[in-house]
Amino acid sequence: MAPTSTDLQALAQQIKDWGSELGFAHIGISPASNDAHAQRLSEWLQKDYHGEMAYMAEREQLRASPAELHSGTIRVISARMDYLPDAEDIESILGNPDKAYISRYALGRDYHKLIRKRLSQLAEKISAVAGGSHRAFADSAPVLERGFAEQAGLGWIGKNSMLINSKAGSWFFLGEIYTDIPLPTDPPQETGHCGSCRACLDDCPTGAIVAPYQVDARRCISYLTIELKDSIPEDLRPLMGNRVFGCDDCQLVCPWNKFAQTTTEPDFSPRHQLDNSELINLFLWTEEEFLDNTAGSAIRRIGYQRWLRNLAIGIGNAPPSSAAIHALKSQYPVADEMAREHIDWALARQQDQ
Ligand code: B12
Ligand code: SF4
Repeated sequence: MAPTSTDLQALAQQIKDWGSELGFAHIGISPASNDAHAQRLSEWLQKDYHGEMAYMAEREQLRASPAELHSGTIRVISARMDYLPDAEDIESILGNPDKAYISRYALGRDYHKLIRKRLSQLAEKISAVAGGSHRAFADSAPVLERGFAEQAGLGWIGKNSMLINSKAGSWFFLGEIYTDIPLPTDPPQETGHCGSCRACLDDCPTGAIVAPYQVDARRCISYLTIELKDSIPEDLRPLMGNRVFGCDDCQLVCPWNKFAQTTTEPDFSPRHQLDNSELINLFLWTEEEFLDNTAGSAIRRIGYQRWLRNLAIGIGNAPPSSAAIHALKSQYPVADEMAREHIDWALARQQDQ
């Protein structure tokens, strides 16, 4: 017998309660189509803002078409998990050019697996009581995550392109379950709460927010330090300061983040003092130390050479010191051609100042 709308209402509430037990701060449900966001994605791709992230262009159609990715999908269950850890004060690290700034999301355990596992547990609970076909994602497949989350009432997209929640800011991850159960949907939150504020546009170190709601990834420090495999354009290097893995500036200056909540997830706590380390100390890690210290972390996927590349830029932007020059020279033998070019750049900056 087909479920009644009362059954489906009760199931939607049950899913939200289970979500909360599994550590999610907000669960919302939306229809499985989103033409407005698909159109914006298409414009973004046409402008080449995705740079070398070929996967963004290759599977464009799938991103906004859940049923093509998982047959039968008619609803998207979007979930939010807060990640802001209890860590060293951000301003004190960003303001100290000898320290390495690592974005808050990457200080602890990699979120992809953790969130997908929890969402799979949620999907199993749904299956057990209501059957159906479900699939869980957390930045693990072509899914227009912010667009669906906005549609499910988890927040609204700000000028920095982050999904912002009026009660919780933007320091959170998103994940989804695609389902074929016709659950009742949640109303979207009102959008447009940025008003005349343009703090993120003005404060982005590299001018990557080229217009409200539009990030040219090719200039974004997150892309440069994490996604880009090769040499980082020279003109952008001085602007990166000490940001060596990701960047949080457009969230830091966002007034809505005064409402941000710290995470309750112990796995997102900083490991190996990554929230308060000297650039030089991290740069001097051997490859073995890099692999040991980043096991289970999102940092590991950039590999040792890109780690050296990013840290070399940070050191090139730091005040001159013999310790910096010594460190740069001592890692030269283990650096590949691409990382060496950044070490040369950093040495020239250190010796010129
Ligand atoms: C590619 C990608 C990146 C790229 C490109 C960023 C970008 N803005 O697109 C790079 C590597 C630069 C990046 C950086 C970061 N990312 Co990222 N990224 C993604 C990914 C894989 C796809 C995003 C995407 O679809 N981009 C395409 C463009 C078109 O989408 P968009 O920028 O979101 O644009 C939307 C709006 O701006 C809006 N829009 C566009 N034009 C207009 C015009 C008007 C008038 C309006 C109203 C709206 C509007 O529509 C667009 C489509 O929905 C998602 C995961 C996923 N599968 O969705 C994570 C994701 C978006 N990233 C995330 C995070 C945490 C980050 C960083 C904070 C990491 C860091 N600290 O370094 C930074 C933030 C930089 C920023 N300001 O976006 C989170 C965001 C959570 C949240 N609260 O929003 C996600 C959802 C991953 C996750 N599962 O949690 N990221
Ligand atoms: S993450 Fe940093 S570089 Fe990227 S858009 Fe935000 S402020 Fe600019």
